[in-house]
Amino acid sequence: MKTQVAIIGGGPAGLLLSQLLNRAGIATVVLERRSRAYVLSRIRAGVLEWGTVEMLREAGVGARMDREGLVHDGCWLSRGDAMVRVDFKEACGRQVMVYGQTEVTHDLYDAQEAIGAVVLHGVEDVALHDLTGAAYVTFTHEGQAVRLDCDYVAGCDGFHGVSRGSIPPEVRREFEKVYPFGWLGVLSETPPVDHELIYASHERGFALASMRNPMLSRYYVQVPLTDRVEDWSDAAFWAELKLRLPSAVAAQLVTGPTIEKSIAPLRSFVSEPMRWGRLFLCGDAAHIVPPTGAKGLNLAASDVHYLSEAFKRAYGKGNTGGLESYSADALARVWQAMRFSWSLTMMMHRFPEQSDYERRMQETELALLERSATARRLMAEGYTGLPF
Ligand code: RFL
Ligand code: PHB
Repeated sequence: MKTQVAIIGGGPAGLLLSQLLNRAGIATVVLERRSRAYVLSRIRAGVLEWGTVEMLREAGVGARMDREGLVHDGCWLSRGDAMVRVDFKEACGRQVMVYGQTEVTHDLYDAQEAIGAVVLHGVEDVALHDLTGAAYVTFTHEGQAVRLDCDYVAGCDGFHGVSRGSIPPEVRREFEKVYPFGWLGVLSETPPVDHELIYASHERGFALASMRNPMLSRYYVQVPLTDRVEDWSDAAFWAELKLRLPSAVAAQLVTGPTIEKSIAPLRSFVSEPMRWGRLFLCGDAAHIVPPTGAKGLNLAASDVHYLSEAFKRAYGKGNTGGLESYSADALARVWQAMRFSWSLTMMMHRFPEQSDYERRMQETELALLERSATARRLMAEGYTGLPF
């Protein structure tokens, strides 16, 4: 097979890149290890920055998001019963869109099908070759060994993919912080407890009240890494969530059976550079943020923004400047989002063996948000996303 850009991974990063490139007349082949149903069963992100919203519209996949997504002007942060609202619109003139990653991916698959883009599922043994020369990718599909020749490879295969490891170790540098806890998340067919998100800090640990639509709620509680999903009955989950939310909010909580329950560990990770020869990394393949700042999917989208623009210039005008500067351009924004996610994670979670001093610092940070419009503006700019 032959194409212009081989895309490894059919998650949001790979599909969005493929969609934008195909619309610009650049040929792609997407290689995805899993089935479409499996990719769509992963419940993940829920909050889109406005830049992501605009990219999805530009990619021709904004119609259902604009109909069904929930535009939010702000969010709540709480500590015990004290609540602080950060009004994004007032603080920095921006908003966010609550629309699930599952829905984004669904819309992208439909759009790719409609324009006849090539997306191969169930692809195994993907290997990248000759990345500083005449690049090609080999894989197995439906029992057949296949060689795909290409101009470039986009590594959009997530944290556990093969692309990042195809960059020689002597070229690569990793930065990592692993947090000593995870998030237990549930989805339930109940009305959300508030019409905005509530990030709750509590002596017992962090909790988050989020949503997908007016009859679908998404809640999380911080748990030790040793906990397993089986340890948490629905009743135990709801009881713990109620304890961590402000009591006035907990009194309003509608509980019900959960339709999904999973535990995700929290990690900050960056691999530099994001480009090696003809290989370009995008999204979770290059970096991971803890979910506290709602940045993972949005960073994948911003990488795709820089890369798709660079490819359009390279193929359209023969100008490869954007490809040359891709790694530096993407990483500058990645590190800003890293800082934001890290600082919100540090402020809101209960750490094992945390000193009284550190707890007071967390309280003081929240108090600063309450008393200072400048602090709220900084938070609002970080949450709604820096411009590309
Ligand atoms: P993905 O989604 O992991 O997709 C990568 C795809 O590559 C495939 N793959 C391979 N294909 C072929 N060959 C191989 N060798 C392959 N290896 C892997 C995989 O099957 C998969 O389909 O990465 P991508 O596209 O970079 O997208 C990143 C986002 O999924 C991720 O950053 C977000 O989900 C993170 N995240 C959140 N981000 C937000 O912006 N806002 C949020 O509110 C938010 N909440 C979350 C989150 C992530 C969570 N978890 C579980 C990690 C909440 C949670 C709980
Ligand atoms: C979600 O709705 O899944 C969600 C929202 C905000 C976050 C993380 C996850 O910060």
